[in-house]
Amino acid sequence: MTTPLQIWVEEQAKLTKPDKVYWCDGSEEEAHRLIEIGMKEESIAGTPIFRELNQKTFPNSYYHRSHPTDVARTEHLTFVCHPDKETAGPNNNWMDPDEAKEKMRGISDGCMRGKTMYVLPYMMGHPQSPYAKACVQLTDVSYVAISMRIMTRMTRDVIDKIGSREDFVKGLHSVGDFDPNKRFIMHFPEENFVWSVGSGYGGNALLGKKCFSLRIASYLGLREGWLAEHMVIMGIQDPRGDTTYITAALPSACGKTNLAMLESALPGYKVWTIGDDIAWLNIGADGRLWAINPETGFFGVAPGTSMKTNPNMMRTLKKGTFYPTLFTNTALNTDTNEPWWEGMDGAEPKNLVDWQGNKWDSSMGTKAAQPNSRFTASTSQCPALSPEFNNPKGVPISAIIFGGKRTQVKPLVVEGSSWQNSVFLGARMGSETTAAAIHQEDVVRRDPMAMLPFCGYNMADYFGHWFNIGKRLKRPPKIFSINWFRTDDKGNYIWPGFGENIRVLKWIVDRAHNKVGAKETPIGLMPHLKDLDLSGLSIKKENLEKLFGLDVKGWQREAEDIKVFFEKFGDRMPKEIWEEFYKMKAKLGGS
Ligand code: GTP
Ligand code: SPV
Ligand code: MN
Repeated sequence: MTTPLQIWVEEQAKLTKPDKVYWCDGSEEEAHRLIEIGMKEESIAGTPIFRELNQKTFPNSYYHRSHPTDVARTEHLTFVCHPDKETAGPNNNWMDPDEAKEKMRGISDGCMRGKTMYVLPYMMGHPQSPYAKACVQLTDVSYVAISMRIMTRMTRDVIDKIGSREDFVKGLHSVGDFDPNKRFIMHFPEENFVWSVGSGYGGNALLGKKCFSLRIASYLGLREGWLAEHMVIMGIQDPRGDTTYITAALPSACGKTNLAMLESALPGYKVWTIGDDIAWLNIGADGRLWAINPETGFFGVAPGTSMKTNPNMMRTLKKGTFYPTLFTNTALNTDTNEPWWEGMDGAEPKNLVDWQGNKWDSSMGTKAAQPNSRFTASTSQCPALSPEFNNPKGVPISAIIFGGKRTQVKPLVVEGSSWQNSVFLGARMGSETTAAAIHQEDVVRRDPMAMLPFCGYNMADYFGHWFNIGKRLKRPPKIFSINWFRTDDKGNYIWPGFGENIRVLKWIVDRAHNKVGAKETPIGLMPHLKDLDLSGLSIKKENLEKLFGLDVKGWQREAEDIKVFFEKFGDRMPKEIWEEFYKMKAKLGGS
């Protein structure tokens, strides 16, 4: 009997016309075979798809170089195609679904000619989790097939699980000829379908990640009563041995991976990693919020990663198991055949080539590693991986953090005073833009809940959904905002960050358990300095004022910017958001 899955695959093959169709089983043997093929295959960047790295120091690691125009997410080419434009909202690019499909059919006709179409059956979430979803992605590049095997649970069992069902999650991906003019990432939320052509880059091509687990899943969550969020999930173990689970949403390249596995600078505290990018949050029978990480891998920013900043990630990258580890667009040390990037430990190696293969040294004034160069590694290799990682139920969440990168105005930590105030606190977040997407960097943009590029529907409805979730929670988590990136008058970061961030997490955990007080301010609750362990840090008084004080003038300007953003949502915006906005504005005073 032919199944809907087989029929769907056949239809896509008819359109894209690959030479071969190959159904992956996710096995180790298969991964090796695909890497072998990739090492012989010429990629469009003029180098093989995979190149073996030093197997002694980076076991089972491979290097990949992407097309030079294809190094980050392309938000301007990403569309959410609901039948009705209003459902997509001002936060998304929209195209009519029929028109979008017509356009994509034109671009995709014969796009896999001469290539193999890989059929990737995978689960997002543990197969025994009631929240897991069965998915199939088609792709024409071994790099994507191998990446998906690291990032998801890919097995043949998924095909049996789908059986004769039609509601599996579908992804059709082709790198095409990498022509930026024929590059589109189209989402069809009503059909659980993502169609992406022209890019091999992570968030554009690994369709289980941002495309499904955030954009499509967030819309599923709206209809089914749960949340799909751009969040870290972690456990914080205190000196008594009790572990408190929290989630944290930060925009792309603003510190999630580092936070998720931080090595505590405070004695007695230990962080347990569950996820570094995506959390699915469901309301449990106990009225608490429970989180699972649908992924099984880290697709993390390489530059800045070192034994000083993120020792657990360095250990993860060098662990070497039967899962391959990939390095994409980093520089290469040609003496040792090791990957290299800015911020790595030790002196600058003598013989380096940059991410495009040109001989490089720092006197040239360019970057050796592409600023958004990344590694792909299995979570199973992380020494801080939580024993709860594979728990199908997930973990109960006691606190939620929203953050961003703000060199000015925003203090180190603020707490929402109620659920309504906290949703507003998440909605008002802004962040300076980074290299994770192609756009102008270092400009402040509003990025509610770090979801601006990932919410698959109108964000006004999204805020409403957060209010509704709050009403259903019997024991809601407390909600906080953080900012590690405030600078001093010379432009240097004031807060030491990384492992020292545990000091702020400790305060957050103490607040979650009602162990310490806080003071009311116009923007929310802020810590009494005596409750924060700042021992051993030497932060100048004027800088402490920047971290823990309230810049009233700055916040008055901030309020104006927030208002302009909120007004885009017109009448659809929940009145509770405006209520909280005007309360804050009145307390801040001024015009
Ligand atoms: P995505 O994978 O794009 O979602 O990014 P992410 O949020 O996981 O960011 P990541 O942890 O990879 O950090 C991005 C950059 O910020 C890296 O270069 C880090 O070194 C830097 N960074 C992370 N945490 C801190 C911190 O506490 N302080 C400072 N100053 N920099 C940090
Ligand atoms: C991000 O940009 O937030 C990432 C990398 O985590 S990507 O997979 O490209 O979305
Ligand atoms: Mn991310």
